[in-house]
Amino acid sequence: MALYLGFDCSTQSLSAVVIEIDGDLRRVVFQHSLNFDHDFPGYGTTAGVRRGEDAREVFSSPIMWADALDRMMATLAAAAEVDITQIRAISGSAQQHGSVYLNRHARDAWRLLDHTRPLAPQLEGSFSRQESPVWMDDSTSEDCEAIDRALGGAAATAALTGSRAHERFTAAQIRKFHRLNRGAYDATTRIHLVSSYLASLLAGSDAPIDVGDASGMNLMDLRTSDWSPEALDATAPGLRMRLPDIRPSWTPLGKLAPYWRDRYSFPAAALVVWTGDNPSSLIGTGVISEGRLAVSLGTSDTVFACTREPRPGASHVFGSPNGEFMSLVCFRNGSLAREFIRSEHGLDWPAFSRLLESTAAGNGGAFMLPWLEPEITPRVHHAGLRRFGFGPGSPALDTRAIVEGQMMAMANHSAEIAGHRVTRVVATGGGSINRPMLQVMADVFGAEVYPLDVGNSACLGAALRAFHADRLDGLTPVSWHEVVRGFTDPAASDRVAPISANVPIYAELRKRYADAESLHQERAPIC
Ligand code: XUL
Repeated sequence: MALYLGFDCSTQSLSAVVIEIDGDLRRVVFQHSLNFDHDFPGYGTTAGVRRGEDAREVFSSPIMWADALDRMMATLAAAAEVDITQIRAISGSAQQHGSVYLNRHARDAWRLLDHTRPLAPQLEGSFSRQESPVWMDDSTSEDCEAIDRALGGAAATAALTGSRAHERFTAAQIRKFHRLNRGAYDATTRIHLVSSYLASLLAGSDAPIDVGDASGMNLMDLRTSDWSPEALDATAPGLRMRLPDIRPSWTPLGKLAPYWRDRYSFPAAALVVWTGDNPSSLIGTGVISEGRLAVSLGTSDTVFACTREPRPGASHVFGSPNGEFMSLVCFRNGSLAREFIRSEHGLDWPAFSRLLESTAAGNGGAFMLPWLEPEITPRVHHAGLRRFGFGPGSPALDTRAIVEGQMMAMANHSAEIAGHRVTRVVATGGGSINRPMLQVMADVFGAEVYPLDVGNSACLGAALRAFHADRLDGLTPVSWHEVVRGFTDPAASDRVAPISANVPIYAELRKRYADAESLHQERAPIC
């Protein structure tokens, strides 16, 4: 029996999936999530994050992530359905862009972990900054402007690194940290992404950053897949020596550290470099060749596609874990905005779905710009749900308007990224179990929608990447199509087809939505 373990450390939870692959036998044997707010209340997070005094600042706790990893390993070891001794390889993914700041004690702390004691307390004293700024942080516009200016303008930054400077990207966050906390920056010997930090904890030593997650930093040269000296200089002095190396997404990291083997009787499984949640989802949705489009409905909603070459026009170009590229558009107002409307009207999810089903496509011309929080796409700094053609107070109108608004934004802003008219969309993420919502997606995109069996495609992608790297390491490589076979094949019975009468309604409403968006979006700062 060959088992592969994948993790995903998202904004709100840590998840694990174990898959079994033996020839044609391909199945998920274990899935579990730990929710940061509920399972780790001592860290005081709300929806997985903490806010700074400046509301634009959003942090999480690197110690909490370590604590969650420890608890998940204990859960796995105790799970009756998994024989952990059969785990051959392990990989993971994490929310993108977030950064972890370590001091000179970190390496020794990792190397000398005492297996009789919990992980988290042993890491205290190894951080030069207790908080990790995460992807929801919007406080670095000044740093974005400076980075873009130094690199020759936003278009030049995008051509070099795959994206113009973005507030949540790691370069702007590091620049701000250096600017405002010079002493703490000087005491920082290593800056990790969330993904490479957690990989380091499993390895007991410093892990590299993979190409997929490194391309979400505004620091990697997309052509060389290595750090760009110009981008490093534009960010902070002495940065190169504080960053790990960048490696391909299938790089082996050695064996699981003795700490985990001795603490929970795990085997000496092979570790594989971690990546970002979106690159990992690309594998976990099977969107591994050109012409397919995935929509992930999570804390952030994202739309992404795999491309052979970097595709101009996409808001972000990342390295893909299959060695190609991915285009991605990210929307900050995903599940939290949907949940806000749901709880404002005292609805549970079944009631929310029933309201969607009982209201007409197009909401009689009423619509909403769903910017509960400052938005990433388009760039909106002043939050607010903006209603057109109706006022607040109606559960039915609000429910349809939030879902339609989000779907129209995704369809409009992703028109460029797949490079052709999309006829099929793969849906993933927590929201993808909601069929009435998928019906709106199908009608707005004018495409068939296929939800996946495993809701957490980033986690599944991590387990599949572990399998791929293990076979490569054993000199029996398998193609990516073979890797995903049996896990990501869309089931015809799950298909949600567009309703032909609804498609033209949305084609029209999408134009009005786009006009309203450009009228009500503040001008982006010139950077
Ligand atoms: C992508 C992005 C988010 C995070 C959330 O650019 O910022 O999707 O990765 O996990």
